[in-house]
Amino acid sequence: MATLLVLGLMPISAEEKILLRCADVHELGYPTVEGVLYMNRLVKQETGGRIEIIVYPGSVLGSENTVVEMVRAGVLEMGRVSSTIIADVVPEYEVFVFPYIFNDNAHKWRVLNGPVGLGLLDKLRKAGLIGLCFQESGTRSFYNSKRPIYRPEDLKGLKLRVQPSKIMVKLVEFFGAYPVPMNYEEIFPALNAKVIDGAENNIPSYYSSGHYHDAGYYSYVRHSSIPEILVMSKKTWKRLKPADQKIIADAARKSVWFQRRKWNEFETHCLRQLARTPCHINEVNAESFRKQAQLFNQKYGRPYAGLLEEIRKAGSKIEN
Ligand code: GTR
Repeated sequence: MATLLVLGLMPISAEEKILLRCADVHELGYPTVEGVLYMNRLVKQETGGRIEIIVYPGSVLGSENTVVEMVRAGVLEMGRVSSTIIADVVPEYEVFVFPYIFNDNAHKWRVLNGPVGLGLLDKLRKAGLIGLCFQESGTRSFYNSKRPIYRPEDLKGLKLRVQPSKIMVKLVEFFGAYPVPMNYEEIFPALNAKVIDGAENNIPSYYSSGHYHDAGYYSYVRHSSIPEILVMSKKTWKRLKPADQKIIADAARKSVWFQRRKWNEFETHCLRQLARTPCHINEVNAESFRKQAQLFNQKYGRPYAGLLEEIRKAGSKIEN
């Protein structure tokens, strides 16, 4: 095998090794990273080590917005980010921020694996991206340093970090809190300096980021179920042979079950660890949040009425 080639601007010759770099904000061991590492094992196996994916974890290559831009520009080959951030370049992804659009996890995966999910992955092409797969990311809830949340009224006055996303800002404002958009890696110091009172995220992020140290109240609002997404640069993609594209696409698809299993295991692990801390985790008055959510969806859902309806319909199908 010849030189080790990081996909840059040079053409690839048949025997050259292809190294695909993938950025993630999470650390090694987190299910998103583990999913991509599993995909790498499959790709290496299929190509006898000719193609390899290397993960840069822990935001070392920058925030998620930066990663998306780098991947679009083709200076970075792959990125694993939240669908919320992808909405910056393909607005339809905002649909996942809308609260309570899935009845349960099976409904969500039916949507992601069905025409809506495949259609959304396809839409990325026009933004210079290839959507390889969705990943599990559970449901997002509020956490803060002041008090447990039971009803939307309890959020009043709390300064809560949100993902840099217009629709997320609107949602958190609608629920009654004061939204502060910032990048993921900025939350820890901001919480520590008491610039913000809390944020919203799933249990694995809450625990693995260490945010629980400074924001000990986690309240299960479960407002949004926003899938993770793995993207490749269209520029990189176009330079690969069709046979290699297929190997990569298949490996990504096959890695999803593994990532979902890792997710469940990791979430259980995080809850066990949190139970050993003084953190207070509570259920909320779900009805009061659902009522607000309905009003929100009525007010802001119009641009996505078609998508929301398709998602709703997939929820009434019986799972086989
Ligand atoms: C996590 C997600 C990250 C990032 C983060 C955030 O759940 O895995 O990709 O988007 O949320 O809130 O910024």
